[in-house]
Amino acid sequence: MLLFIKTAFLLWTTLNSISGDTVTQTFRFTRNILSLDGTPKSVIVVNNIFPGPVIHVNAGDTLRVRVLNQLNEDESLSIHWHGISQRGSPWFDGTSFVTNCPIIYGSSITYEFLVESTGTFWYHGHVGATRAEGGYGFLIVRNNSSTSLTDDRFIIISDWYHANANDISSGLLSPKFSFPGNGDAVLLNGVGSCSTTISAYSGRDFAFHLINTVFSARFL
Ligand SMILES: [Cu+2]
Repeated sequence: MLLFIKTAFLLWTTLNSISGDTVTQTFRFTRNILSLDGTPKSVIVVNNIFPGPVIHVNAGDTLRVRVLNQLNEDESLSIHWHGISQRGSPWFDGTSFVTNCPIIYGSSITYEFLVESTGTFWYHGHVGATRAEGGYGFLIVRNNSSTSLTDDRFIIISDWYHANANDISSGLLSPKFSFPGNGDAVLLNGVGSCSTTISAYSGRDFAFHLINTVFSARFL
């Protein structure tokens, strides 16, 4: 049975690779102490930046991302590709304990899947409350023909918690149920103040990509 599934997947990816390119990335997930809203906190960064790198692909491409878990020693990781249909590759959906096991500390998984639809998508951690501590970024999918028609502008709106992710998820899972509330700050592109500037000018078309990474706040 396993052989059949693997063969079917190989056939699927082979057929799709005829029409698109393969875009390859390596993402190293680590932690840094950052003061995003003025309070120091351990933040999940991707290749040392937060928010993580923007991925650009065309519809019909295959995206191949090697994800390395270099977080804390007791911390597992799984990356969900938000909005991607994963037809033919459900085991790369990244929803831990549903479609796949998470990546244990010190190891890696290479996600590989066909990107079918154009649009603004994103990736994020999908173990416990990982997403409340960063580790996310844009996944932009275009038509081949629209590649250079516009300049991109990116806006990520996030709620931000001074509590750590373990405490948040144990509160949510405990019989007493502790809701983390609206968080301690709102971040725009990873900055917790009103000083974030999005620039544009006349004579050019801009594509504004907006994602809401909110973990539990109700005001977004
Ligand atoms: Cu998601």
